[in-house]
Amino acid sequence: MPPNVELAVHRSGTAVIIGRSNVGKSTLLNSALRQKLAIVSPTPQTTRDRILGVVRHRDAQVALLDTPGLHRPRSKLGRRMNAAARDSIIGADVMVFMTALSAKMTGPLEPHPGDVNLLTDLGKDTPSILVINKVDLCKDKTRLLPLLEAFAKLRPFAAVVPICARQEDGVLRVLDEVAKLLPERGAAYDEDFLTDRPLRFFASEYIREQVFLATKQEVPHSVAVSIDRFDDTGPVVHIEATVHCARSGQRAILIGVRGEKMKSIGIAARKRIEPLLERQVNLKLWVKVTEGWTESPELMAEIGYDPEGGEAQSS
Ligand SMILES: Nc1nc2c(ncn2[C@@H]2O[C@H](COP(=O)(O)OP(=O)(O)O)[C@@H](O)[C@H]2O)c(=O)[nH]1
Ligand SMILES: [Mg+2]
Repeated sequence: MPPNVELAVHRSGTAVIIGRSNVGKSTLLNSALRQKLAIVSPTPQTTRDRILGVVRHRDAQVALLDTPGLHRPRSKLGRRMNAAARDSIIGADVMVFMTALSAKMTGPLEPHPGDVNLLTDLGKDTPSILVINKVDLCKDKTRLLPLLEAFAKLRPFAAVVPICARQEDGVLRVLDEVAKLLPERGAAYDEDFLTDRPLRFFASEYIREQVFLATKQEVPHSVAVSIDRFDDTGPVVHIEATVHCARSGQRAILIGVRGEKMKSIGIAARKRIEPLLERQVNLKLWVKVTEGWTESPELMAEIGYDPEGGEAQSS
């Protein structure tokens, strides 16, 4: 048991992690929780739904909300993801605005144009901290100073924390700064509460994650996973799921020669699901062409996405 669990909770609240796609928001959540709860991939727009993860940090209980990255939406699904991220600031106590360095950066570092747009777009009422991720990509740390100054002109951040989320470097400082900004009040969640999402949600996420890792860019963006059966009443958890894709060509790629691709996706997903369920899993996967699901609210609802999320703010 970590020693801080015996401390009473004096501060608690929600910190929403906001930022462009691929800056490392889900990696930060996982590092803070010390558990690979959210799915992470090198392909942008991996996260489609908000995920809450609750972590105890000294005398604070921090509810971290991972959000889909904000980007220019190309489909109804994309618009739904943007709206989910923007809505999540409402009601949050702290905003963790996240940006990242990229390997391509040469010359003086300056805020990404997407960050500048986002910061002007997002309400200024919520106290915020700036997290600059992937500092491992910049050897000469003095190059960061002009970047920090430029960001400070865009918004009064309560703190700026350079981190390397993948190596868990600087993550405790992020929690320190967030905790300082949380209201003084008791715990909102039980001590062993980890996430607001049901286990079957993570089962479908971990299958989708393996699809992301096993196929190239265009396929994962057209894929959704629905859970058709989730029976955890016995010693072995039985899960049956359908991987929906948009075209028959994608179906062929996903299945692979003699079904090898789907088989390896299934094995990897099962290995990922078992530790979370703390039980043996029997996983059966099907692949189905559900044409045009990313454009159809009815199909999205059928697969398990809430199409309302994107409609209100589609722009
Ligand atoms: N070099 C480097 N890569 C990172 C770091 N943190 C995350 N990444 C990678 O960035 C990619 C996107 O991360 P993810 O957490 O999915 O980003 P999100 O879209 O903002 O949730 C993944 O390939 C991560 O492994 C870091 O500190 N340094
Ligand atoms: Mg993510």
